[in-house]
Amino acid sequence: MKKTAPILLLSALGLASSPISAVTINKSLCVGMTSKSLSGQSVNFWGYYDCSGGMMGGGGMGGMGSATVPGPILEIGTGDTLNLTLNVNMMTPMESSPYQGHTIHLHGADVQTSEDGVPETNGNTVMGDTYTWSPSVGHEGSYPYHCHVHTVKHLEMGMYSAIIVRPRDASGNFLNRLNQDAATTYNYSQVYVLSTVDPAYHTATGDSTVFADYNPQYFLLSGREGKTTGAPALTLAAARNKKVALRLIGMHSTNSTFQIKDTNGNLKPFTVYIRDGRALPTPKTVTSLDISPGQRADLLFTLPSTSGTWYPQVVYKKLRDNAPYATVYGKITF
Ligand SMILES: [Cu+2]
Repeated sequence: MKKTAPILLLSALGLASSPISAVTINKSLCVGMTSKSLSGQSVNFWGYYDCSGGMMGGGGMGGMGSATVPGPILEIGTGDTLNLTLNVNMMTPMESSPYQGHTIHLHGADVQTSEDGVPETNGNTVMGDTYTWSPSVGHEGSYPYHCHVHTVKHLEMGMYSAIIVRPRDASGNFLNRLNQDAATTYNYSQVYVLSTVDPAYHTATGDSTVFADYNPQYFLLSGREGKTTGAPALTLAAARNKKVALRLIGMHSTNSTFQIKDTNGNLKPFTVYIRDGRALPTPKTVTSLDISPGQRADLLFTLPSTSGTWYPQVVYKKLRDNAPYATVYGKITF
């Protein structure tokens, strides 16, 4: 009786128990090639695609499945078990040894070393593996995943995407909240994956000296250029008075600053609840947020009571002196 009391207490507080309806999610990813037209130039990419239904991808026809950049965005619940399988058995190596394979690194996830997809550490094969993760309550938020083989090349080539860890209710349904805190309830959510492209990295291989100097030419949000407010990378049709959650995931290789502006250029405040997969002790309301490579932020804001348009935007900046490279725009109408 005395031994079980602390566990019962933690359960009553909702801190230790897994949701009743936690599920096991089995997902297979394969690696393929694709290309993008960026500012009129064709750039080759590698990327993950969902091949849970076979090597052709989920019901795909004719040839290998089509890779996307970013790869598939996965959603899992706290207490769920994710079995993420990388299937590269049948593919032609994209680089020569020792860079011939691929992994899935679960960046920021609290997993055993054998599950973290870093080939330099024990037990991480580069020719296909299954990575298992069961995120705890309290670990809600946004996590990148990416290949960790010859990372300077393979990450740049497009081998990245995101896993969103969400709270579930007692019936096992996803809650539209950032975590169990009711203050984080939202009506709309969108994932902003930040990334940058140096085309010289896309043609260099092996231990090329090209990899010693990063000169990005293209700047993306969730795989798209959005160089003007008239041609944004991402759009969201929302409604007045509603709450919007944005999940910022830094897969870029530069500095960056996120802001939200209205059509007159006025800054709009937003509240950051989660940084890097952990709730902030006190949510922070700001008008500007720096996101470094690998960092994440899960934030919320309430749209006004009159209709309009807001532009969430990311300024990409040089690592050495923070001089701006480019601004990439999203757009929310309400
Ligand atoms: Cu790779």
